[in-house]
Amino acid sequence: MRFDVITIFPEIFKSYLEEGLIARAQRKKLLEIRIHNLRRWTTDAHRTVDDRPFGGGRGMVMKIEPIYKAVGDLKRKNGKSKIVIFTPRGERFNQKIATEFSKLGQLILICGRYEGVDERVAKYIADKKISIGSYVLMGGELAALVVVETVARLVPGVIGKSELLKKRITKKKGFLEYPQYTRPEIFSPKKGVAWRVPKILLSGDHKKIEAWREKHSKIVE
Ligand code: 6GU
Repeated sequence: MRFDVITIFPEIFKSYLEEGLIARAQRKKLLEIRIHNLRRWTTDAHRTVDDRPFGGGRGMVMKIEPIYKAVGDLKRKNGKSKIVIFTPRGERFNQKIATEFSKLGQLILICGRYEGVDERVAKYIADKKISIGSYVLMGGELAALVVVETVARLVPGVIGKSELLKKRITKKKGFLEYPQYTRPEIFSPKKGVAWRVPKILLSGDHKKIEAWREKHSKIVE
């Protein structure tokens, strides 16, 4: 699966995408994640990506032209692709949307900055407007990373044990997550205090362990 991220801060992404399973998946060609500087699609000497808002008011608004050109250059003609714009006014991102995205061949992610993006980008260019939660960020970059990671781990082979992933997904909604423990069995932060691992997990009784995990699982969303 291919991700094309359009941003005026490409450096934000570099170190994050060079670590861990995301990096491994790129080396294995399971993912291709390209970060593009929006200024590449400007034509003026100042490489302008923003302008003052019609109707007045504070702040600057990102212009439509560079974004339109960027998407035109990046969109693959063959295969399924979707164009996403990040905005706090968008639809709340969740596991269901991530699953839909993971079946695509390409995801184009547009990161807004400043006070906003010319609304015609959302109206005419984007297929989906996404927000990652009820709070306001300074731009779409962190939201893009959240989407890249959430979608990437659903692409077959990205997470080593795909069985593990499958087991945690319920047929209905969301996914299940149970508490995990590792050694030591007893952790003593100070004298007379013992933080213990639940006994059942040490029992070796797989039926009981399964039941305990089921009971302590949580359906997300
Ligand atoms: Cl996608 N963008 C911004 N600027 N703020 C947000 C958001 C996105 N999602 C939640 N808050």
